[in-house]
Amino acid sequence: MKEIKAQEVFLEAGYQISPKAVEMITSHSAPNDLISYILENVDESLFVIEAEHINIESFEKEYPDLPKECLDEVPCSNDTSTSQVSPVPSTRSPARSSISSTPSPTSSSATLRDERCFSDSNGQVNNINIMSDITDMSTCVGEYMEFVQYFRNRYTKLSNIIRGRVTARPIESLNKNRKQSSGIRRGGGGDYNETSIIGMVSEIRTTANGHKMLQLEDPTGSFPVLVHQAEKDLFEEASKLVLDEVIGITGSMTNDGSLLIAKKLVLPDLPNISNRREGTWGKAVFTSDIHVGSSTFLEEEWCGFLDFLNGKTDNEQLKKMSEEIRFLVVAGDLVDGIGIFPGQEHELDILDIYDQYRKAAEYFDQVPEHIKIIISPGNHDAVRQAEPQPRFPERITSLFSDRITFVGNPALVDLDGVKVLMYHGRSIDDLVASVPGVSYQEPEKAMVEMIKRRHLSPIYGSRVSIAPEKQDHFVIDPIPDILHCGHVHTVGIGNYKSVLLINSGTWQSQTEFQKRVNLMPTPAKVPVVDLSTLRTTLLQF
Ligand code: D5M
Ligand code: FE
Ligand code: ZN
Repeated sequence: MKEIKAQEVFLEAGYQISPKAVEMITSHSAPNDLISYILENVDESLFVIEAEHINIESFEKEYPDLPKECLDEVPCSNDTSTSQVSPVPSTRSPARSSISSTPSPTSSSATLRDERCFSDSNGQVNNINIMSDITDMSTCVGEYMEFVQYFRNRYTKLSNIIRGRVTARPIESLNKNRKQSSGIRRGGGGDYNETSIIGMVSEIRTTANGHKMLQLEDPTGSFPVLVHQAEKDLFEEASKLVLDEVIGITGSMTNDGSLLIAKKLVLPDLPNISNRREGTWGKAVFTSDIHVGSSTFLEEEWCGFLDFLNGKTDNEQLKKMSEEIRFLVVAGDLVDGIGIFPGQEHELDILDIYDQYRKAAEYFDQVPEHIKIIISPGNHDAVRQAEPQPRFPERITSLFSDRITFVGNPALVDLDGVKVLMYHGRSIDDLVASVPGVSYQEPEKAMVEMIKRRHLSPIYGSRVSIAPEKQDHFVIDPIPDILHCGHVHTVGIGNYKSVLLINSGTWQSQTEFQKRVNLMPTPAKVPVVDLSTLRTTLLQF
């Protein structure tokens, strides 16, 4: 079968297909049947079909009469866990619909559901359900249109949240008014109709008189908004705005219709009233930024933590607590990596990246069997640096015990009824730099800013390299019970409305770089959360 034919068939059906995937199909003994099978079973939220999305094994199981001689040569997904993803029957018509009918977040998360059920030595069940995770779902190939689509998806998701509280007009209609009314409306200052718009902040500047001038953009146009310095509370709220976040503004138009004077600013935020969930029994331990392999990794303290998990302590209270632990959640920077910053080789005890992961695996082998471990990557780990990051590749996960659940960054996981949103937290560097009042010493304040924006990494093009996926995986929806970050190496625990915020610090003492920038880590501290009350105890090792 010719490659071009396979490509055409997929294009007609509304999908792009990677060269590797085409090769996989054309080298198969039954390419036409395989194409039909792929199209029948493809996840409809996919944009580009990659080799990983083609499950040759299940195809061949369903078509046992295929010629056998070629089957062994066909590469197939080497990741066993992908086979657990239940395929969702495609309901889409063959012609792909336009950008405006992007699938809803729930439809995509349903396809990512990966039900796993663990039973510990006492026969008690520890359920982990991965609710959303980019792994195996990346659609990004780096083209310009993808950025447009990515920002549209961000706007759609966040504006829908705001729309519940603001009745907004499309910006296009304000621009039309401006054209019609220029030079007509005059005097009296009485023409102050209240108007609301929802837009992405594309520009923030301070005017010569000290007011804030914003430019808001929606899919229909762009419009300037003025926040008056005299409106103290509003001005303070506006001072915390960052580029690329989506907000609602209610205000009044100037007489000539050229400017919206803000009266009220609405962030996506959380609802004030929330139905608190019941929780579940037992405890979860949150950690991150272990940095195995670094010469500043605090091995002694880390081993003290492993002893605690094993109940090896004279303190009866701690012993009892350790027995109640069901989950260990790790939010990235498992190892220090190699080549992450210039001169890193001088600060490493283990120079080989695989040896670093082997050592980490040895440590995790010491965690007792009844504790289920969930690990997501960070910027020091061996996965793509652009976020969202997929889970570790097979080459690394195979070094670890198969009882560990590896997820991407970010990932939303359900721990037996308690929803935990894990995100390494690289965007905290951006938030510290941009939002007044947010500092490395209180990372939970940066996490409040994420929740208010319902977005884990609002600022585009700064320190976080964001891959323009078709869906914005950073939008915080559904609302988690716990938001867990790391990265900044300082512990922070807080609450915002119904959400528990945890930054789990580090197991690395101050590095040369951190000395230079005066970043003082708070290492070897571990938050332990009671899953029924969400009360947190901070342990120091
Ligand atoms: O990040 C630990 C913290 O230190 C985080 O706040 C970023 C900061 N950091 C560390 N190295 C650098 C460099 N080279 N440039 C800027 N900021 C840095 P971690 O991801 O553990 O290195
Ligand atoms: Fe780190
Ligand atoms: Zn980090």
